[in-house]
Amino acid sequence: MRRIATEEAFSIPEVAAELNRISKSGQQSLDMRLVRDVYGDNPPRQYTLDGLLDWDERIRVMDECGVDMHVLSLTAPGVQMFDAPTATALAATANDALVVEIAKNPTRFAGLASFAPQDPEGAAKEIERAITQLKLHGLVVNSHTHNEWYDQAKYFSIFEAAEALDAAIYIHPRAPRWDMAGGFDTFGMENALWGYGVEVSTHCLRLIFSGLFDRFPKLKIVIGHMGEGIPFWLWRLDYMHKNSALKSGVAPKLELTPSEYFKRNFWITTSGQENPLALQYSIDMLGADRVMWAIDYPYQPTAPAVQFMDDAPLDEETKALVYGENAARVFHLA
Ligand code: VNL
Ligand code: MN
Repeated sequence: MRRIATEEAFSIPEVAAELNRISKSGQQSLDMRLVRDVYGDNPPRQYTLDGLLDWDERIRVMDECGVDMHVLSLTAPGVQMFDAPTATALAATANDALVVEIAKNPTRFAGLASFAPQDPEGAAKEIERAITQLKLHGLVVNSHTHNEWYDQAKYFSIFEAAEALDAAIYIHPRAPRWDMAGGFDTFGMENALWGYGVEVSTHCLRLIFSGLFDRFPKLKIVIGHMGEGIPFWLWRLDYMHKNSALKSGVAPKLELTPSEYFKRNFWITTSGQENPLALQYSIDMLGADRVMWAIDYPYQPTAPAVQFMDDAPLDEETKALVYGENAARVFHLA
């Protein structure tokens, strides 16, 4: 059974240096604590940065734990805290660097391309280059960019390119946009503890409710953390969309129900959510072909993520799908 992990983070020195600059800026963002802790001067989480940059250690851990492949993505917040020209240039730099690492270990690594939503036309060009020329396997974006979600028409060029190239977009978390900050700015709630999931789930629901998937019916979206809570909400989303939002006329009429879009256009991964009951529920709710294994390296340890799947009470066929076959199909892996 192939073990393909699908939300595995890396960085490059050029992006880390730019995030070091951001760490000393006055940018108003709930991601600043993470940026200071990982990329600031003498950061308390130097070990996280080391894990993101060290390719030999990554392979060593994969070998030690029997992980066949990492599907790599430039770690959050990616290039999304930078100005448009810097972000566009560094997305290309990161994609080129990713291709070099994949070429060194083509059976162990695959990669998702970064792009800069700050410049949607430039992003569409980089998406095209990354998929057709660099042969990367999909796309990654870390939720909002400068506090905007992508249900606005100015971002359609990104989805148009992704759909045309059959490139799945992994919407990875970052901390909630600044106009949501109030509820998340204490107790460490802004990031992986809670805010990440609220930011991504809210963003995805906006994409659904806006009608994006009527415009782009073949678009493939991947989200982590067992679906960021959405699978548990599907019944209520359908009920309230129909009986409240549509009735009062505040939401556009859609071709499908919210849960039908979620089951048609979304795949979820198990990153950082090693709960066998949640896994079983997600498979029952969405289908065995919709759930993919992930570790969330280097933020989560590899051995327990492997143990979680090895121990999962699934039949062999289902386990093979979740452990690797779904990822191979969604990300076009050899
Ligand atoms: C963390 C966890 C950060 C998972 C991540 O991306 C992530 C964290 C910045 O615990 O800080 O994907
Ligand atoms: Mn992650």
